[in-house]
Amino acid sequence: MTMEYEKQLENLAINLFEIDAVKFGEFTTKTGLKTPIYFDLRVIVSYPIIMDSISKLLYEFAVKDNNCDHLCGVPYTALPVATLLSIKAKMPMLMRRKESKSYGTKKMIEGHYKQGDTCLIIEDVVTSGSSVLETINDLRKEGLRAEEAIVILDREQTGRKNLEDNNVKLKSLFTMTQLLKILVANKKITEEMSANVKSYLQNVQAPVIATSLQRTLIPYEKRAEQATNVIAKKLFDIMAVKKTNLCLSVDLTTCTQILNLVEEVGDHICLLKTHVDIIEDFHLDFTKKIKEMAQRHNFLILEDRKYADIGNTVSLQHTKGLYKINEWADCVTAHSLPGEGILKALNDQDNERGVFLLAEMSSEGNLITPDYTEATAKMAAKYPHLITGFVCQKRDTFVDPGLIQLTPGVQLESSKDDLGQVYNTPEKVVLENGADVIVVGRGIVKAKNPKTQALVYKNRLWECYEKRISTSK
Ligand code: 5BU
Repeated sequence: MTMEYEKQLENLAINLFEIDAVKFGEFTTKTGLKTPIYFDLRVIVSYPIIMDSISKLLYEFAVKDNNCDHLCGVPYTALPVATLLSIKAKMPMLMRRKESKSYGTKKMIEGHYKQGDTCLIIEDVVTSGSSVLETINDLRKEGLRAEEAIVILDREQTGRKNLEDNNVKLKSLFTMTQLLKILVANKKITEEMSANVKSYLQNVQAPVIATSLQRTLIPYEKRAEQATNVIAKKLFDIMAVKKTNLCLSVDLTTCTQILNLVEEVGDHICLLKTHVDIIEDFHLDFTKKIKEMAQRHNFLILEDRKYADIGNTVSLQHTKGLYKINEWADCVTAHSLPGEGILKALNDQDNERGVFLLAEMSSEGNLITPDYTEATAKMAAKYPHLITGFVCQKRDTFVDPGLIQLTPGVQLESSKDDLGQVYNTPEKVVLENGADVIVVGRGIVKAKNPKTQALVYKNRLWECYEKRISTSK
């Protein structure tokens, strides 16, 4: 950076101090903590010359050479700064709404954009990074890529680390250390005050934000310890012991076909997923045999029943009729659509059971929205002992490392079937999208040699998982 730039930066620090955007003394924060330093950059809108110099400096520092398709300010303080930068850099702006979600499925991001477009984030001050992450999460839900954030000031209180953990690179015009240095050199504050602030910042670090990325970096055996649902714990343990995260979706229509295939591949899977209602010669004896195999080969059974009715009906569907699902399935899938009644109906206190709640689907054009997914995650949080995890496609769906992400729609090459199923590769679902247990149906069932193919899937999926956890070491 040039001398001229350094000088302007110094002037800006002094100006911010003089307009009381940075104050020293003894303050109490919103959460009741005492702090020797206080920032209020909202006041800068009253000082057009300072606004001008902030936007010029940010432009020179990090926007001029940036290739992002858009920029987006974190509401509200950074919005006018982002607007000035957008005009100066001729980089189109996006706006994130901050209103509560009472708007239902109303768009959270205003402006024109395409899936996969990149977006640069502008913020005034970063402490823990949570505000930046809120904006980024909303952008990511819309399919935008947000991996860079520029801030005026980094308070050096874990914000940088929290953002890095979420795959966001932070650039700051000032760090707190630099700002203090300028103010001391210009005799605006004493050395003693500066030391006081530094020791405060070191002692009072902002909390580390748990992220969806973090959960995917933890090995299964450690996640087993964090699971609240018994089935989730068992499943994590099985995966770690058998070194497989493969779930076979055994979509065959006779008992013999199923039993023969499971006998062949049982050692390669952690979970067997069934659709009992497609079996033409179903009888309860079959469930006995499959349970015996599950014990012998050490896997669990998931009946992919996708319950979606009122609680009373679901309770009957689960325990009565031909299938008596509650007697043999370790876990089932259910939609969140009908509301909590469905979870109350499945909340069997006497048995060790679990539910995978459908938060997303793999099929093209499905009607699930980001708000629906978020509401599903919230609903699940009320039933920690019952919920094993989510059937979903994206990592951002949840953060709790004790829950399991079950992802269907997987084959060795990305493709589609004729009825709307969308397939992603093992690399994409495990490394990028955060899948923990991976559902493969026709990729194995329809293969010439299902046994060999199951081993191919098992090895490739496990390699992806090992690669994923190794990035945190
Ligand atoms: P496939 O043969 O690998 O396409 O089978 C996928 C299985 O997963 C099949 O049994 C579906 O019913 C199930 N599935 C899915 O494909 N996509 C979803 O979003 C959900 C379930 Br939920």
